[in-house]
Amino acid sequence: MNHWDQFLAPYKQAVDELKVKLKGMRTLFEQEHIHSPIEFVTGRVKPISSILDKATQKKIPLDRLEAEMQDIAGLRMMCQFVDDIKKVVSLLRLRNDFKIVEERDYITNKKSSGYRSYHVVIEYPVQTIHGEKKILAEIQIRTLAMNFWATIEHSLNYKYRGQFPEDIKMRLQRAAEAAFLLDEEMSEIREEIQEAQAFFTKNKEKNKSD
Ligand code: 0O2
Repeated sequence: MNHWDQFLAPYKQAVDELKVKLKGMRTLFEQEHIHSPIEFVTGRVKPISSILDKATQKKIPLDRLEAEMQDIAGLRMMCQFVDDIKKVVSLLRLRNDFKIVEERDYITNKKSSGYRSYHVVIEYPVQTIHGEKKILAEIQIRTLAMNFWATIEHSLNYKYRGQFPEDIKMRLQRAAEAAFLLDEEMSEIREEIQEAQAFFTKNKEKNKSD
């Protein structure tokens, strides 16, 4: 096993376990026929090249990665509505299988890029063959619209390496506002949407049992 494999192993284990746990929360809502504030969950271990880039950019010495890079293990929880984000955060605060060490609200305080999301940094205990190891992981909670914007902006970032031409920067900021407006509009008709979704789920279940 090389040094990186060894270093990343607990992060990989944490992402695998947390994906099961956070997806499991959605299943519990479904079983009780309650609207789930969680639409879907993804997770990844940061690629080595991104770890190295971020370490250089933030001047983090490699022997301080464990303590200072909070998103080597990253989870994303997508929600249909902005209000669902608060619910998800409350659910995370109730759990006793990890400890929340930091919260960053980039929804109330959006970033200058236009980025919106709620970040929760947790300390997660991984059980290894050498005993327990606590690692940091970042859970990003955002709406589908915020996720759409962030995904597009992130891929453009690869092309421009953070140095967007002025017109693209402006368009991205306008697109971020449009995504937020979409979230606000959807919140206004939230009840209508949920009634339709409940009707659809009931019909699907009825068709299955026929
Ligand atoms: P990747 O590829 O997603 O892993 P910062 O000081 O803002 O650079 P910090 O202090 O590490 O970041 O933490 P923060 O603010 O919680 O942001 C870390 C992650 O949030 C980023 O990880 C992105 O996933 C996401 N993020 C933050 N700002 C933006 C943004 O303007 N656009 C998009 N698309 N995502 C953002 P990485 O390491 O950048 O990348």
